[in-house]
Amino acid sequence: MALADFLKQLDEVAVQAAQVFGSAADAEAVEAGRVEFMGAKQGRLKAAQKGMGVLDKAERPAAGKRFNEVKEQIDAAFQAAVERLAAKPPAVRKMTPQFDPTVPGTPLRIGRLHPITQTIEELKDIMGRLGFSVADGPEIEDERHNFEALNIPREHPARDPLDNFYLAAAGHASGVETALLRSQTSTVQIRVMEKTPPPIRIICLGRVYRPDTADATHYPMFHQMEGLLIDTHVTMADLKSVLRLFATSYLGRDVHIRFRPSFFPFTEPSVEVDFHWDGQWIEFGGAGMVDPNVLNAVGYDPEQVIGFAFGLGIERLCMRRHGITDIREFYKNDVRFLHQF
Ligand code: FA5
Repeated sequence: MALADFLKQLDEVAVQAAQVFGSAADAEAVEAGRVEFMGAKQGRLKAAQKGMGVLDKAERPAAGKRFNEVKEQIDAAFQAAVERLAAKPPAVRKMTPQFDPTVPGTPLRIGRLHPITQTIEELKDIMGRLGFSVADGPEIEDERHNFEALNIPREHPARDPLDNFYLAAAGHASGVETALLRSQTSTVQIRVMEKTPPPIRIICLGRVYRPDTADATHYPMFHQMEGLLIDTHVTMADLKSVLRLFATSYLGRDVHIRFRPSFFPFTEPSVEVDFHWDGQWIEFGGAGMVDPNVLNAVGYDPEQVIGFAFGLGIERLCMRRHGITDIREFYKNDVRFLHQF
């Protein structure tokens, strides 16, 4: 190779390197230029230096001098590019100056099931172990299922519009069948027996509605757990055993159970069910042997089958278990209360 060609090639490398380093917009471009021109193995300066070996001996000093000049120029262009970029913060830092990936994040607040929902799940579990399966029914009911078939005739005071949420009170007053929000889960006894032949062993857990004034132990919407067992040989002793097993499972071994004589149109005899726990007797619900009129109303033969039923207030159970003194706490949506369960 002639000296002239060698010098021309060096000049081209110098011009191109000046261009690359002069226009490099970020550290990656500078590094790519460094590898291209100054790389120790494959760099273009290295290639030019190797080219020097084929020149005539007499031409080498001039070639070497020029090579050193170009090498210095390229070094300087590289240094200038590095300094220029160091002075200017990278674009990405400018766009998100606040972001620090090492700062711990804000913990998410995880929700939880409402205490009444948790109680319902637990009650289903306990009663499931006693062989009861879960049945369901509508919250908007007709008068047949809420009253008639439960042996509560039209003139009965329990059907008074002041004691129920009729969906059209005027209709009820004029004797027309009117829908209402169910006032008890006993409606589901009827719905299950209408559809299913005996034997029956079900529970139903759900909302009921009454125009009760809210106080520490009453709320216009609350939950009941209904139980119904129909078979051929069933006695009050079975009812008491099931309720005692239930109470000891939910509240603990030291619970006592008491039946007080009472009246419900759909059971005969009827009792109020009290549990004694933690030094106090508390009424949790009603129970009794299913009235023959109810069995007749669903087409069962009272000579062939017999059974018991009970209805317990779920809020009261949950309150007792957790020492809650005011039922209204459940429905205030105050997470400071709800978060404790
Ligand atoms: C009944 O509702 C009957 N259906 C229970 C029953 C079922 C008897 C099967 C016989 C056979 P009572 O109206 O007493 O009964 O209500 C039952 C329970 O619901 C009460 O003991 C109480 O624990 C709860 N309860 C009643 N009213 C409210 C209210 N406003 N707020 C919260 N809980 C209530």
